[in-house]
Formats: sequence, C-alpha cells, structure tokens
Amino acid sequence: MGSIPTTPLQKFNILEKEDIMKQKDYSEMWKAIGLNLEAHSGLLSVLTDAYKNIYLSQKNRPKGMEYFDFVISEIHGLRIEEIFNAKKEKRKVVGTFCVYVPEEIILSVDGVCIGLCAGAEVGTPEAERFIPRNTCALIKAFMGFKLSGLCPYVELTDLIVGETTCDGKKKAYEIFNDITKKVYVMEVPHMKSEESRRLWFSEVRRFKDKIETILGRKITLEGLKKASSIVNERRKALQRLSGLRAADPPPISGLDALLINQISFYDDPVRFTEMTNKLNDELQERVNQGLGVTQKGSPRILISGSPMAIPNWKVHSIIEGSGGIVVGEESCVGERNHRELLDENFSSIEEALEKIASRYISIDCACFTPNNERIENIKALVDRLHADGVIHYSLQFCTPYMIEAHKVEKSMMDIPFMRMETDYSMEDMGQLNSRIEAFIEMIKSKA
Ligand code: BJ8
Repeated sequence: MGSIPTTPLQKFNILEKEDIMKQKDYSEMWKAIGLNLEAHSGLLSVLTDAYKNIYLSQKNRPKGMEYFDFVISEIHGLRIEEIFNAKKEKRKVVGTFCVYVPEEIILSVDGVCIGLCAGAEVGTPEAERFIPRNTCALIKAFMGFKLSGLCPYVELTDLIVGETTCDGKKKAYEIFNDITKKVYVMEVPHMKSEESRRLWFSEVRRFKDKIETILGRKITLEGLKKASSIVNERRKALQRLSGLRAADPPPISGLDALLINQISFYDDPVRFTEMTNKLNDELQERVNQGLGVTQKGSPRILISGSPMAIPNWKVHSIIEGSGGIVVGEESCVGERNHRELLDENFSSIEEALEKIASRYISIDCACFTPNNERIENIKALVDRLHADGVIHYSLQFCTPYMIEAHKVEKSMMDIPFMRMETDYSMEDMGQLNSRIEAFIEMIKSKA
C-alpha cells in the first residue's frame, strides 16, 4: 500500500473549533473534475447548515469528534484533493455501493476504494427521467448526484462496482453504466447453498482479474496480506466503538457513532483507524468514569434495516431529540459492515480469495433468502447493547427490508418494536416525531 498524504491531519491540528466548517476555495479543482459549480455550492451550503444544526449543537461531545467534524467539512475538499493527487501518481479509484464488494482486493494493488451511496434528496427530477418514482431514495440519490454534476467521487472513479443484490440496484446499474461507461457488476447470489457459494467464489476471482486489468498490476500475496490487515484493523476499531456503546450511559451519541461509520466509507483507512482508536481511548476513559452523553437509564434504541448513507441523519436526530439514545445500527452503515473479520491466515492467493469469498458471503443482507442469521444477529445485538427497543428502518420501496421487517418483528417477542418506512425528504418529520416520541414514552413507562 502506498501511503496517502496526511495533509488534512496537519491542517486539522492548526484549525480552531470555529474554523471547522470553513473551507478553502476548491472551485478550480471542482471545475477540473467537471462538477456543476453553482449547484454544488448550493449543496454545500445546505449541508453545512444541517451539520451545524444537527451535529455541532450536540452537548458534551467527545474531543475526538473534532477530527470527524473536520473530515465532514472537507469531504468535497481536502479528501477530494488527496484522491485527485493520488490519481496524478497513477493510483486508480474504485467506487462501490455495497458491503459485498471485497475491498481487500482493491487495496491490495494500491487502489483507492470509496463508497458511493448517497443519503440526500438531490437530483430527484433528473433521476426520475431514467428510473420510476417508486424507486428507493438511495438509488435515486446516486443517480441524482451524478446527473446533477454534484458528486466529485463518482467523477474521479476509474471503475464503479455494482452488484446483483436488490432488483432496483441491479437494473439501475444498467442505466448508470450507459451514463458513466465504467460500471462493472458482481453477481451476488441470493441463497447460501453450496452452488451459490461456488458461484460467489468464481465471482470473487473474476473481480480480482478485473481489478488487475483496470489497475494495471498483478495482485500479490504480500499485497493481499497488507490490505487484509488494513481492512481488519478498521473493522476492529469500529467493533471497539460498537462495544463501548453498551455502557450506560453511552459515552457517545448515536448521531456521532453513525457519522463515524459513514465516514469509514470515504476516509483513508489507515488514518481513519488511527483516529477512531484515539476516540475509542477517550470513550473508554469516559466509561471508566461513568460519564456519558445522556443520563443513565435513558431509553436505548437499536436501529435495524436499510443503510443510512451520508448525510442521512434524520431518524437518529429525531430519536436523540426525543430523549432516547441510539446505541447501535444493525445496518450496512454499522454492524453489517464490520461484524466479521477476514481470516488473515492464508498462504497463497487462491487461499486468500477463498477466505475473502467466505467472509463476504456470510453478510446477512435481506436480499438473501432465507436470511435467518440476520434475526439471530439482531437478537444478539439487542442483548449485547442492552437495547430497550428496536426501530426497524426501511427506506420506502426497499422491498427486501420492508418485507423482512415482519420476521424481525415476530422474533422480538417482548422487546418494544416499531417499524418505519421513510425516505430522504423532510415531509414526514412531524409524523415521525410523534411516533418516535410515543415509542420512547412507552419504553419509559415500562421501565
Ligand atoms: S448488503 S443493504 S449495501 S444491497 S435500500 S438499494 S437494498 S432497495 S443498499 Fe444494500 Fe449491499 Fe444489502 Fe447492504 Fe436496494 Fe434497499 Fe435501496 Fe439498498
């Protein structure tokens, strides 16, 4: 792995808190990348306001969150500049939309891997020229960001990796490829039979060949070892963060923990791990002293379901504004992304690919049938995090999660459970507020 320059950290060290949302002028770079400058500046100003209102207004935040605030303030700035410079050094950029795509293979040949899912309602009319209105918000958003010229990450990719998970994504990738000409699709099976596992293993091999071709380098055992360790270390840091949230009171808000999980898809993995572990040390100290971000005994909520891509902070901000605290995310932007480590004990490329294939097929996305392990994983998480209630969150039109919610609810027995279907708009805020407040009151009344 070549190392990514650490410019942001150097700059971060000299920033004052009030400067965190200020950015230098990157318009020349954005123009060179091909962004729509006017629309982009509108987007950044909306995001900055939302971030200040939702994040910077929180009380009693750990000091270690300053790094993540800084990353957000520079998410289209310094991070893009880093990737821009990496490309000048002939490194290649691979964009992904799903946690089934094996990142180790990309990193093993010095690729930069970036998650491209979007969590804001942007470019909907443009997206709806290509895909039906009743498509989930996540798909509409990644189409909308591209069609409106607002996503610098998409523009910098050399390859975009799709996957045959849900029908919406699968079909949208065909159109996305017509637009970008750089989509490659991995065939993710929908069952976990022996035949499916064989298919998946051959897909992982095919992916390795594709990456070697696009990145112009042969994968080596040494490269795979190094990449596996980098990705595992990041998973361990996120697992540690998750474990710390089991404390009562939790040392970090759900909003902040969600943000860290979201940033894990964008940031340089080595730097991210270092900064997350520093934060974890601080959180451990808080736990040792019995300090937290809320009062002991506040209703503890586990969110389960569809992923929440950046800047989708809607449900967490309602819960935490209503007196609850989110203690975990059973989601791809959360546990599903870091629950399993890769077995690093391999001594050939073939063996490494087998271990990679088996690690990734163990993921419990609702696109699989049957998907009973997800139910077991949710129950285990409720226990480990001492959750008082579960909110099942589905994006509207996300059929796999909307339907699987029934089984999840049935399995929760006497654990308070609430289902919600929503999107990225603010139209249902009032209704969600009332429902969540009532849910939290109900939990309080049981205590
Ligand atoms: S492993 S959850 S990242 S597919 S929200 S587009 S499922 S209709 S994002 Fe996902 Fe991979 Fe599964 Fe995770 Fe479709 Fe649902 Fe939209 Fe979704």
